[in-house]
Amino acid sequence: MRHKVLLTGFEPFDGAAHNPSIDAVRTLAQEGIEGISLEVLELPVEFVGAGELVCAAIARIQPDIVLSVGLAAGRYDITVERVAVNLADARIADNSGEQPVDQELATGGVAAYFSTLPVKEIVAAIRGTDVAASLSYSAGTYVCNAVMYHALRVTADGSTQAGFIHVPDVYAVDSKMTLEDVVTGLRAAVLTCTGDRAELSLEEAAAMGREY
Ligand code: PCA
Repeated sequence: MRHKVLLTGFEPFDGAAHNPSIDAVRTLAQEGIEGISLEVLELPVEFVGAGELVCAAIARIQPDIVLSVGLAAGRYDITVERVAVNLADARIADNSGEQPVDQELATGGVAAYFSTLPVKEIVAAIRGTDVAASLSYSAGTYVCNAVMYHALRVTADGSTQAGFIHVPDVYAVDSKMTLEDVVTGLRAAVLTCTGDRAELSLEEAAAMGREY
């Protein structure tokens, strides 16, 4: 069966001219992956707009897998997110001017959802391509976490696997990673979700977390 994967990335925010997340998913989709149909959706950096758009795209496209990607400027490796929380707590206003503080994303919704992607196997697969990666236990409380939470909320029936990956700012002057590295890492992530996964030893599985 041909897998259908929805890849999302974000427009720029916080005064930046580019956002590597959308550039990376576009490049990956252009290059293509054999046997997998890749649909790209660019999301606005808006709590309400991005949540609505990703949910509508999931309903319309009915993908097997949703892999959302966003920028985490302070991180220097690719981080695979394990959990999304029901909290909007913004340090800066989003691109629509909204700055929710201490608010629930879904009123009365569950406190958190775990990624339904094979997160540790993804980290191992990305590392296997010589691109630095680790597991993250917090997607933050800004728009990325909101998109991950909503995608998991609407796929909680198990019909679709969903999750989120943060990428470093490859455009920063001190970046240790290139856009090509990120694309390589994301390709490994998609292949891990759709294909055979390496069995991890207990030692490997225990050494996945971010150390900073
Ligand atoms: N990163 C932000 C929102 C958009 C993006 O690329 C975040 O981590 O929430």
